[in-house]
This record gives sequence, C-alpha cells and structure tokens, in this order.
Amino acid sequence: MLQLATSFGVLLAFVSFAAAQSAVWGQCGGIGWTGATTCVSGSVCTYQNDYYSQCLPSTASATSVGTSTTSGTTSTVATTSTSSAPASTANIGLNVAAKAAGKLYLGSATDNPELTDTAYVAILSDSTEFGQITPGNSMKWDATEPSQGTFSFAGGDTVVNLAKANGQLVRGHNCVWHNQLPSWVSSGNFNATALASIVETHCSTIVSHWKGQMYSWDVINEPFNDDGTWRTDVFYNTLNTTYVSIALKAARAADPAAKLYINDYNIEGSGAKATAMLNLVKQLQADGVPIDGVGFQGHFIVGALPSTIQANLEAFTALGIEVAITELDIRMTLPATDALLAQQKKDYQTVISACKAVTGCIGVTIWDYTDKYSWVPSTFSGQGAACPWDANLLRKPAYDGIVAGFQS
Ligand code: 9MR
Repeated sequence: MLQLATSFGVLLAFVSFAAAQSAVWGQCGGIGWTGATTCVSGSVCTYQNDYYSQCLPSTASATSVGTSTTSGTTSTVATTSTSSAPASTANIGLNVAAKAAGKLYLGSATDNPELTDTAYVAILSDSTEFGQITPGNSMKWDATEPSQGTFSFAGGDTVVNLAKANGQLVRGHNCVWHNQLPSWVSSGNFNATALASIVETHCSTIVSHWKGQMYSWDVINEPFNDDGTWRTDVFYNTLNTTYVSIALKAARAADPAAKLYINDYNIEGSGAKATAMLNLVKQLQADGVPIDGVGFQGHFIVGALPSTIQANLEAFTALGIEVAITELDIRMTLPATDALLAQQKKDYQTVISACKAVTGCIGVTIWDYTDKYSWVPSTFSGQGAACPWDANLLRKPAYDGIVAGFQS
C-alpha cells in the first residue's frame, strides 16, 4: 500500500511535470498565475503585461510583441467587474482566430491618451490579438481641422505609426460627421457652394495625408436617424444628400487604394434604418459614386442583439460591397454578474459567427478592447463592462465567445 502510494506520488509528480510546459498561445506567467512558466519547444514565453505572459511561436515573438519588456511593476487601475467568473481559457489570439476563419482582421479602437499606458499598449500591439487599429478620436474633424484651413495630423500620425510598427491595418475614422464638429463648420452659416468646398477640402486633405497607409476610411459617419430619415445636421440642411457624394469622390481622388465606407449604428439588424442605408448604397452605385463598404458599428446591449444580423449583412454584400463590424461592444447594467458575463460571451459569439458566415464581412473591430478605456460608462450611466478585457486588462469570458464565433 505504501509502495502503491509512493508510486502514485511519483506518477503524479511526473504528470504535473509533463503538464508544466504551456502550449503555444498558452499563458506562461503573470501576477496571480500559478501554472506552467515554460513553453513547449518552438515557442517562447513572452511578457505581454504584468498579468499575462504568453507562449508565442519563436519566429513570431520578435515582431508580434509590444514594446514593453519590463515586468514587476503593478499599475493601479479601477475595477468595474465584481464578478468572480472564470477568465477566458482560449489559447489563441483573436486576430489569429479571425484570420483562420478567412477574415482580414480582428481589430481594436484606441485613443491617444491611452498610449502612455504601457501594459495597455503591450496588448494592443500584439498582432496575434489585433490585426487592425482605429483611432477613436484623433482623425475626427475637431482634431484634424479645428479652424478653417489649419490642419493637425499629429494625433492620427501617432496611431498610424504605432500600427505600422506592429504590422497592423488602420481604419480611418472619419471625414464627415455631425458630432465632434468644430463650431466654425456647424455654425458658420455657409451657403451650399461654400460648404461643399469645405467638405471637399477637408476630406481631400486628411485622406491625402495618410494616402497609401489606410485600409479604409469611414468617409461618412452616422447619416441617418433611427427611423431611416436623414439626420438634419449642417451638411444635410445645407447640401441635402449631395454632401455624401462630394465627400466620397474627394476621398477616392485623394487615395484611390483606400476602401471607402459609410458607417452607422442600429443598422446591424433589418429595419427602417438598414433599409435607408441599403437604398443609399444603391443610389450611389446608380449614380457612379465610389462606395466600397458599409460599417456596422455594433454597440449592443447584453441579451438584446437583433436576430437578423447575418441576413442583413448578406443584403448589403449582395450589392457587391464589403461590410465590417466597426465598433463592437456589448454593454450591461453594472455590476457585472457571472450570468451577465456568460450571456455577453454568447452575444459576442453570435455577432462574430454572423460575420464569419458572410464572405463579404471582412473583419471586426472592437470599440477598444478593455473596459478600462471604454466610452460606455461615461455615456450610459450605470452601464459598462462592454469589452472583452476587463479594467485590469484581464481577458473575460467574452474573449472566448469571440474565439468560438470564429471557430464555429
Ligand atoms: O470613443 C469615442 C469617445 O471617446 C468620444 O468621446 C465620443 C464622442 O463623440 O466618440 C466615441 O466614438 C464614437 C464613434 O466615433 C462613432 N460611433 C459611436 C462611438 C461611441 O460614441
């Protein structure tokens, strides 16, 4: 019996030694990690942030890892999740999963103030997780042309240079939008001729500046009201719908290689607003105006996804254009419970599966990957936890939902 127990102990020791090396893409270190700290042959344990080191293929590690290489310092961050739900268990990067499913990228929005956070940047820069970046604010009109004819590209340049260093695509966001519009445009009382020239100059100048460096541009952002009528902003009120073609033509002339998109929210499922967008695309095509894609923002609520996402995406790709999910996040009423996080995981999987099933759905962008920098809590009081990483930069079950969506 003693002999048996001893042998069993030896066996256990052997088993735990055999399991003491993490697989490729597996975790191999980080604060609180008690598992294996070495990697199987052909992969290297690579620091991602204080909470997470990962086994990356030896050949990929030199280029795919972020700039931060020091560990041991713990940054203090706000915690919005009170759940003890297990973190994600998937051992594959989101962008790796997206590409394996035939997509061009899985990406994240980012914003310039966040780029001083080295732990955040390390994950953002990991091209196994993110193959694409969208600047959340620094290419908008108020940032790029705060006064007429005075252009500022510094913030956008920073994001583009980071993406280049990481080997990531960039979605330009955006040329024409009613929001974050300087008052010299919105309250300038310009006549149609003057405003048309202002729109053309703005789009032409910013798209030219980043010529050859953009995968795509959201040339027009949020042109419709939720009932499918046109948003009565300064552009529509002055130029009727012609501002759309003015901007698209200016963008095409400025960078013929960039895919030109119109981007909106609440068009993810069928309905009046999606129909209005479909009709706009048909009209632009009939008029010979360049249009390459429609962006479906995807700002969803846990447990309340539209049921027609895939069919709706197909209605757009049937027109011969591509589609992308451009600003995905799925918010909940706080505090985050295990049940809400489990439903959120399902919802992420549902959205990703819909994109995966539609050949012309080329990629998905999360509207920042972490709850630490999500726009949601400051906009919707009492809501948040919308992203696949929590405020401590730990992966949530939603991460596994995304992987499952790509692998379904
Ligand atoms: O993420 C952006 C946030 O930092 C800004 O405060 C906000 C202001 O308008 O815009 C956010 O991004 C929006 C995007 O540009 C267009 N779709 C909705 C996004 C969330 O509001």
